[in-house]
Amino acid sequence: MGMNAVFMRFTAAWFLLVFHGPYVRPELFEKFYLEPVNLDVDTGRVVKRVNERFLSVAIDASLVAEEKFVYLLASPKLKTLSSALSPGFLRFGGTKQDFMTFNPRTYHQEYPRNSYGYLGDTCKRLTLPPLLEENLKKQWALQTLLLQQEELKGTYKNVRFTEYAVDLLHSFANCTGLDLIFGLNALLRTKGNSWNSQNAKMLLDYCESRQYNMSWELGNEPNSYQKKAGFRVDGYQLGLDFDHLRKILSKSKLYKSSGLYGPDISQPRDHRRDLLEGFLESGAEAINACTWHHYYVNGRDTSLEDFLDPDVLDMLATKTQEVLETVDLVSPGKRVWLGETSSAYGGGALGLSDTFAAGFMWLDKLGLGAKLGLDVVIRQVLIGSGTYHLVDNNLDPLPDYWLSVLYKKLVGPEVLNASVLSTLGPRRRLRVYCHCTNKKSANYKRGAFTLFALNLSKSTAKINLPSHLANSSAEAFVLEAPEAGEQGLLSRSVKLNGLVLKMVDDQTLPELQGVPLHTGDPLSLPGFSFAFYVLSQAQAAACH
Ligand SMILES: *[C@@H]1O[C@H](CO)[C@@H](O)[C@H](O)[C@H]1NC(C)=O
Ligand SMILES: *[C@@H]1O[C@H](CO)[C@@H](O)[C@H](O)[C@H]1NC(C)=O
Ligand SMILES: *[C@@H]1O[C@H](CO)[C@@H](O)[C@H](O)[C@H]1NC(C)=O
Ligand SMILES: *[C@@H]1O[C@H](CO)[C@@H](O)[C@H](O)[C@H]1NC(C)=O
Ligand SMILES: CC(=O)N[C@H]1CO[C@H](CO)[C@@H](O)[C@@H]1O
Repeated sequence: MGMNAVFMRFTAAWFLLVFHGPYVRPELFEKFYLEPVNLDVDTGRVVKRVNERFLSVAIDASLVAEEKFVYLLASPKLKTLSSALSPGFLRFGGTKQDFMTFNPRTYHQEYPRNSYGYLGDTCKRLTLPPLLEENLKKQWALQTLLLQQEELKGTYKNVRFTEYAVDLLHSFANCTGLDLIFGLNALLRTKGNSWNSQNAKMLLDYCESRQYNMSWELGNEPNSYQKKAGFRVDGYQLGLDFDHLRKILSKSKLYKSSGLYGPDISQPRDHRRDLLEGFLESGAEAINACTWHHYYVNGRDTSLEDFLDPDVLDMLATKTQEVLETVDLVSPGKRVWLGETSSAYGGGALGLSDTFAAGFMWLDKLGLGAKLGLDVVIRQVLIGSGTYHLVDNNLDPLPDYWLSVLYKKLVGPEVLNASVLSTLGPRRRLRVYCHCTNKKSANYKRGAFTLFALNLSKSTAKINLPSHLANSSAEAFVLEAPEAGEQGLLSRSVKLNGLVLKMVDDQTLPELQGVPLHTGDPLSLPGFSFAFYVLSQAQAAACH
C-alpha cells in the first residue's frame, strides 16, 4: 500500500465523519484528480437534433381533484416563472387523468363558435387577487397531503371537471407561451373493452368551440391498469383506441393535424415491453411521438448517494436504449419522448427531489437524453403535490427551476459529441455534454456552443478546452449549493456564480448573467456542482 492509498483512506475517513455523516460509501471520495482533464468535442457535426421544446413541463391531473385549485394557475408569480420556460409543452396528465370525466355546467349540444367565456382570452384577466392566492395556497398545502395519501393507498376517486378547469389550463398555457397537451381518460371503456370516446368527444367539441389550439394524449401508464382499475387493456387494443381518437380528430377543422402522443407507458422492467410493441403495431400511425415515463429511483427508498451516483444516472441510457430498439423495430423513425419524468417516483423523494441535489439527475437527464436521441423530455412537475416540483407550494422557484431556465436560455437543439479524456481512464464522476448555444439568445453569435458539465465529486474539476479553442472567450454559469457540505446539497436554494438566485418581484426574474473567463485557463468546476460554459467565439462549424 503506497503513501497515496494511506492518504486516501485517511481523507475518506475524515470526510465520513466531518462531511457526510457515517452512512456514505467511501467511493464517493475517489482519488483527488488535480491534473486537468481534456475536453474532446466534435464541433464540425451535429449528432442529434432535438425538438425546440425539448425541455417541457407537466402539471399533474391531480390538480383538478378539487377544481378550485386550478385557480392557482392564475397566480401572477407563477405566470412570470412559467413564461421563462417557453417554448415548451405543458402536459396535463398523470394517474388521475384516467379517473376524470368532463362534466360541463352549461352543456349545450352545440357551443356557440368563437364566443369567449368567463375568463375571456386576455392574459390580464387571468390574475388571481393576492388575498385569494394566499388563501388558496394554504388550502393547497393541505390538499397535497390528501393526494399523497391517495397515491400511497393506490385507490383513486373519480373526479368531474368543468369548463372552468379547461379554460384556466388553456389560458395559462396561452399566456405563458406553452403548448398545452391534454391527457384524456382511457379507462372509459365499452362492454367490449374498447375505448368509449363519448366523454372525450364532448370535451373536444367544447375546446373547438373556444378555438383552443392544443394537442392530446390518451391514458396514463396503461401497463398498470390492472393495479389501478382492476382490469387490463392490452397494447394492441390501446393502439386501436388511439386510431379511433385520431379519426375523431381528423374530422375536426381545428384538430385535424393536431399532435397526439402516447402510450405513456412506465419504463421497461425486466425487459418486458410487450405492451409497447403491441401498441405500436396498431397505433403507430395515429401518434406523432411515442411516449414513455422514466424515474431513477423510488422516492420512499432512496438517498443522497443515489442522487450523486453515476451508475444510477447511467440507468437512463439502458432504459432508453430498450425503448428505442422496440420503436425502431416496429415503427422506425417515430420520435420518442419522455412523456413524464423526474428523479424519484411516488411523488419524489422527501428532502431530496426539491433540493439542489436533484439538479444532478435533472441536468444529466437533459444531457444524456438528448445525446441518446430523445426528442422531448417532460418534467414532472411544474407545480403540484409531491416534492419533485419546480415551483413549491408557495409558488416560489426551486433549484431545478433555475437550472431549467438557464438550460432554456443557453442550450440549443443541436447536440454535439463531447467527452472528457484523461490519462487516468474514464472520469465517471465528471459528466459533460455539448450543444450549440441557443441561437434565439440574442447575446451570442452564431458558431457559439455551450458545454454543460457536472462534477459528482468533492474536489474541483479542471477542464482543458481543445487547443484550437483555448483562446476563445468563454462565459461561465456555475450553479452551486448555497453552503458547503451535505446541508448545502439539501438546500432549497441555489447560487449562480456565487449569488443566491431569487425573483426580483412577482413580475421579474433576476438577470441570469455569466462571468467571463480568462482565456487560456482551464475551466474550473467546483466539487458537487454543475455549470454551463458558453464558448461564444468558438465558430463551431456545426453551429453556424
Ligand atoms: C393564444 O391565443 C390566441 C388567440 O386564440 C392565439 O392567437 C395565440 O397564438 C395563442 N398563443 C399561444 C402562445 O398559444
Ligand atoms: C397550433 O399550435 C401549433 C403549435 O404551436 C402550431 O404549429 C399550429 O399552427 C397551431 N394551429 C392553429 C390552427 O393555430
Ligand atoms: C462520439 O465520440 C466518441 C469518441 O470521442 C466516438 O467513439 C463516438 O462514435 C462518437 N459518436 C458519434 C455519434 O459520433
Ligand atoms: C492563444 O494565445 C496565446 C497567447 O496569446 C498564443 O501564444 C497562442 O498561439 C494562441 N493559440 C491559438 C490556438 O490561437
Ligand atoms: C479534477 C477533477 O476531475 N475534479 C473533481 C470533479 O470531478 C472529477 C471527475 O471524476 C473528480 O475526480 C474530481 O474530484
